[in-house]
Amino acid sequence: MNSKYRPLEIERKWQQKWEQDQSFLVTHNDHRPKYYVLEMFPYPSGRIHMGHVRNYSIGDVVARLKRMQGYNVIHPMGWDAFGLPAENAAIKNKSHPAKWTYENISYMRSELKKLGYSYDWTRELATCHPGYYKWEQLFFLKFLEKGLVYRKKAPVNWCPTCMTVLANEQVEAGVCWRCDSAVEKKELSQWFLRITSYAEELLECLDKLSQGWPERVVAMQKNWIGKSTGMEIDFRVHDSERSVKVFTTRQDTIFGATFMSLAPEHPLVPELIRDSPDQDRIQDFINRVTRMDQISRTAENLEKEGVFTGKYCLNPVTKEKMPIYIANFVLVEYGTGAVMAVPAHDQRDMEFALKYDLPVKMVVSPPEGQGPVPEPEMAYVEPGIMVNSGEFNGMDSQKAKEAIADYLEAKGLGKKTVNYRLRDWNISRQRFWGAPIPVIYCEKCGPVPVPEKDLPVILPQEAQMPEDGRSPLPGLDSFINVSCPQCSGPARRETDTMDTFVESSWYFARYADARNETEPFSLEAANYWLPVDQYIGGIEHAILHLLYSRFFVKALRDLGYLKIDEPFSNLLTQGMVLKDGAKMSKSKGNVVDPDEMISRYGADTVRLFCLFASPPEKDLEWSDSAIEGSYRFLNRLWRLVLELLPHLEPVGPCAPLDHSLLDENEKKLWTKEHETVQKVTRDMLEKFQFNTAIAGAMELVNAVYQSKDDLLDSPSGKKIISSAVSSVLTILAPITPHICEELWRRIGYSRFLSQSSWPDYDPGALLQDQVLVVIQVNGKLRSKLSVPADISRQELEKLALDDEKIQKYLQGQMVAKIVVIPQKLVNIVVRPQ
Ligand code: ANZ
Ligand code: ZN
Repeated sequence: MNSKYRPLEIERKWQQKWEQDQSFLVTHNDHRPKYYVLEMFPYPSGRIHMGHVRNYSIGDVVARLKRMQGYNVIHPMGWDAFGLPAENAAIKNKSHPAKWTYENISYMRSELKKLGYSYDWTRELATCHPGYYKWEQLFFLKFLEKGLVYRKKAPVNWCPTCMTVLANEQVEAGVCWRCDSAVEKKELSQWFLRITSYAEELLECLDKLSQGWPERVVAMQKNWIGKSTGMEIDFRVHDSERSVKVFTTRQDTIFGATFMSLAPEHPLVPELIRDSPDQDRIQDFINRVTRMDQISRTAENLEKEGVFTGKYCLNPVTKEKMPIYIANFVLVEYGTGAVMAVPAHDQRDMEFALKYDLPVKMVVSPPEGQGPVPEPEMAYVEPGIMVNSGEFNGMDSQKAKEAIADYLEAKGLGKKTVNYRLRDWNISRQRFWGAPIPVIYCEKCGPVPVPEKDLPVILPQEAQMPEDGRSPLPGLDSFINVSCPQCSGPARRETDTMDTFVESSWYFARYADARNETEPFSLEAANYWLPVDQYIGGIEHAILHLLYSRFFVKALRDLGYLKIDEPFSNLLTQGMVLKDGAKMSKSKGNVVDPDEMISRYGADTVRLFCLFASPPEKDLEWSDSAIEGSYRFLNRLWRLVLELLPHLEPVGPCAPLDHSLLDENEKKLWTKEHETVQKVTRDMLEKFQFNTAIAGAMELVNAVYQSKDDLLDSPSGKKIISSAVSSVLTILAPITPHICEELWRRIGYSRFLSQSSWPDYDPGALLQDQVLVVIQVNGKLRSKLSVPADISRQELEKLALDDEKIQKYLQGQMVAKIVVIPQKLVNIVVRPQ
């Protein structure tokens, strides 16, 4: 008899059997309801790390659980395969990024397979494959037709030594990460996706999403979109035909606007300073500020600085002259790049006014007797009563916001507008290892889209990566020289590639129909599978990836490719894997290699550890003793089942029984089994609390250990033991699928456990010892509770007081006395305070 627990043997065996059986392969021609569970796909960096294992183990439990519940579950996996590390590796090894990438994919795939995840591998995709990015290029063309893609000059980070554009993440403290040269700003023509045209819808839909998404992520997205409602107001430049348009959310303070602040990049600046005797000094200031990065320019503790242009504009309501300054904290990309400065009511303007000795004029005063008295040198930013504001004096400032808006609009001085912080998405990357942008530049016709029939524009295989990290594409004649699709004249291909976030914005839709060679996915398959019911991944993607995917779905919907509004109905952001309190990372040298753990303990132990040590959304601290503990538990389960094996029958979990005939010991285990199934079902399905579910299964194992000697003599006892053991295996099957499948078969079941049904507990088993207790407040019936018959007085009192309905009746009253009649009634006597 094969009696020792040998995880690697049984794990390989069941992985092969599932594969032969095609257990996890699904199609959309199916009568069952669908369930789509997805984990964020990995970058093929070379090896799987513990963070991946945790993420995918959570996903796999959900997939297996939903399958057992009768859903047609799609659970796909693929590779986010474009990106810079492949280029660096290729330079180092003098090879092609594709080689490194595909080698990593095949190694990492084998690692995932060893973990027994229930993926439908027939849907695997790699985004660097032309069969994938062909469709992305098609989407680019469709977006272009619809005006959702456009080209515009934009400042980029440019390293003069490497002669390449750098991503923001590649600029560290103003210097190039590769060669330490000072990074310059350079204006280059770039391609943008018009995500801002969906700003309002992206914001609105967050309300619906808040049911299935973590509050924190919803808040971060809201903030990123950053909707502000306000006005654009024109200020005439004194002695000139020009005017400056400002964006403000506080038009109620317009009578207090005493100067004007412009962004250094504001288009009017050169004209304003043209005749200034101070021009050199002003230009120095402008150069210094424009070199600063976005983050420091918006930092709250940035020292407010500026220069006077020498010009004035007129306040449209007070007609007073306002000096025009150039200020370091005004951003050209936001609003109109110009601010009417109201130092009395804006802290940044206040600091600026104090520094340059500019007038401060209070126009909103705190409502009398309420709120704090404004301190000198501190802006008063709360609402209040209008003062120094002409006909609006005495009005509530919130009301004045509306009234002044109407007034300015009526006079043609301004217009109500909405502003978003969200910017269009620059997708141009001057990199090699990305999806080529399907555009051709013709000397005569200008930019011409590549005709659909010529897709994909393939990334050349023969390219050699230059040592300095530049993209080889601009130097590859065979790639760039083409004839114009419109006039057949000489033309050049676009050599920029797309941001890798583009690939991850629609991969979940491609999974629905991953092998389709005639279209990105069929409408039928997409309609059946989408949206993703449960998405699982790291909080680091809370903004960009999730927002871009949401935008793509809306854009593809409007192009007729999809019929959904949102890609991910439910989102779970799992915590990090820590060791010694710090995130596991190569640079910290605190990495635990999953491969090593699998060969020592087996995949089931590693999975069990990841799910047992903490709830999914919390951080997980690596612990050698905890993984040992998981391993010991599986050994104990193994020994128990093998010992009982001669007595066990395949009667199913929660086997039906005539419980009136059970003796006390039998009833006890029977109840324990059903209670456990009830609790675990709730913990796993409603709350994804796999750790407490596992604890429940462990308790049931203990209960079987304790009662087995008493029960094994009678047929009904054997049946109860068999049922309880079957329940343990079923409950644990999503978590530790291999050992459970093996023991299940040994008991004599003929079907795969992974395709069996989730057990239904018998409410009769739970209720047998429960009694209904009436809860009264001052003798009036206010609630009822079902409680264990043997509950103590104190516990019953506590339950009664904690009851939601009862709490409502107790509000603001004092409990004078509590009368308890065990098994029947609780009366809470109260009197008003
Ligand atoms: C006058 C005013 C008075 C303002 C006041 C605030 C308080 P949110 O809510 O973030 O949209 N602003 C406008 N454009 C700017 C730019 N390009 N760079 C820096 N600041 C800019 O903020 C809108 C407010 O931010 C606007 O309202 C404007 O200052 C400033 F008591 O106008 B306010
Ligand atoms: Zn042409």
